[in-house]
Amino acid sequence: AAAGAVAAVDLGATSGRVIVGHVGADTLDMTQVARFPNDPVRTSDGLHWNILGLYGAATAGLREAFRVAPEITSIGIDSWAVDYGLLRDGRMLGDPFHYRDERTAAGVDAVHALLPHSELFERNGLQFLPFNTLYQLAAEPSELLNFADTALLIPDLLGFWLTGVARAEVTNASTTGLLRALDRHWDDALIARLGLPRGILPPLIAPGETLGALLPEVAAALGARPDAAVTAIGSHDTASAVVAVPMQADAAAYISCGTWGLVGVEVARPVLTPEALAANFTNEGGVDGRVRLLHNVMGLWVLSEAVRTWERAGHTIDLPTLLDSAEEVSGPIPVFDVNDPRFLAPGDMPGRIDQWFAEHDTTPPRTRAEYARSIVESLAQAFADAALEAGRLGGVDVRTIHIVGGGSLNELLCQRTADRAGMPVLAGPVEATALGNVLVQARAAGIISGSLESLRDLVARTHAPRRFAPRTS
Ligand code: LFR
Repeated sequence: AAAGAVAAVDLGATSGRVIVGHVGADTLDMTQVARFPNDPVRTSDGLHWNILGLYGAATAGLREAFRVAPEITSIGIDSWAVDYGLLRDGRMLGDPFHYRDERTAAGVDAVHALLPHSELFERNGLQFLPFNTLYQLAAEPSELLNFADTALLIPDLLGFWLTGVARAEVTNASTTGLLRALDRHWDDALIARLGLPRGILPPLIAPGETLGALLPEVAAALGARPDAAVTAIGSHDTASAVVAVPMQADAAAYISCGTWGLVGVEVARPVLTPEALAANFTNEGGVDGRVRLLHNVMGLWVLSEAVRTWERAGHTIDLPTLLDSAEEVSGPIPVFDVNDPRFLAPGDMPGRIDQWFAEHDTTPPRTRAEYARSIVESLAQAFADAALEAGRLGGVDVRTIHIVGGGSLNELLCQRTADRAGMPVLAGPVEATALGNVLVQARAAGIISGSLESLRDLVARTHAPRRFAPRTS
């Protein structure tokens, strides 16, 4: 049977990795050849990604990938969504902003003065998130936007540096708010109405298509074969993660749980109903034209930002120990709304949790273990609610909830989500995003073939999930 190797670059909000995937009809092996931190940088104008540092680390990782597997001819790149770099004549104009930067509020006001969220939703199908690309673009100085000739989302920017080809991969482009939900083309009328320059948006490319061969000097620097190319994959990390959920899509909900918890179902067509609008659900573009009907739940960010707050205060925190002690907490555990927008920005998380409880006349946690438990219970509740809601909105009879990504290693979170939803949770694979990236490349290269169902079947056979049965108490 055919077998082959591909390289995946997967950039998350807190770390990036380069993985070599070995794929065959019954094999799906991953070797991590590089892992590096992703530390955003705050300058006087706001919070930025260190994009050059990330590109440097990714290319160093790719060099290592070609060293260990010189036969690789395909590279796929995914990252978080919505953020972009502006270029003119191939030169980047300033460092990309982080979606948690506060400047987007002005963009929200500017856009909503022209079009209310409900009207945007009818066209782009997106949930309201203050950092959706259209709000970020609306917050840019117009001189800068008019000076730029190209806007590239983060994976597209890295792909451009590797190949010289500027494209917008469609799953990630769906998170800009500037694509039509129904046919996934740039919404020229909307772009004009918002006064944004249409010319900066590059032609679209779909997962499975070849972005381009590596530039000769890049191939030489990476030690790559001269025919090595970048392949478009679901470059929105969540799109790649959903590819690798070992689920039966007509009977399951998924939670891609890392910094965010992306909770939803997969459907064939966008759900643009008043109910979906009211529940603030999103219709993001999936691989093979599927639709990711999901909701952004605040995710492990709440926990990691609480840990960071305690560390800044001089405490040394070991996460597994903290979670063990969280599990031991007994008595009533207060639950808060993790989706409250006050939790979005970096900063004092326990303080904001206290504030939420004070406003809701509830006694806040006291110890760090109690905070951790309260966070996990609150996440589990939000996960259970959103999974059931996704099923109702999408007409999917949800009987199982899959959790993939880093959160699938958090046993307390998996168990409590199962308990609160009253149905089994299947946890894993932890590296779903990289797996989805690898699988779509392997299919494009002809190493494997078939629908998403057969790709998921391969994941299920090679990365069996762990089952958490719901407990009643
Ligand atoms: C997850 C993710 C979410 C997106 C958020 C911001 O990593 O891509 O899907 O809403 O990051 O881009």
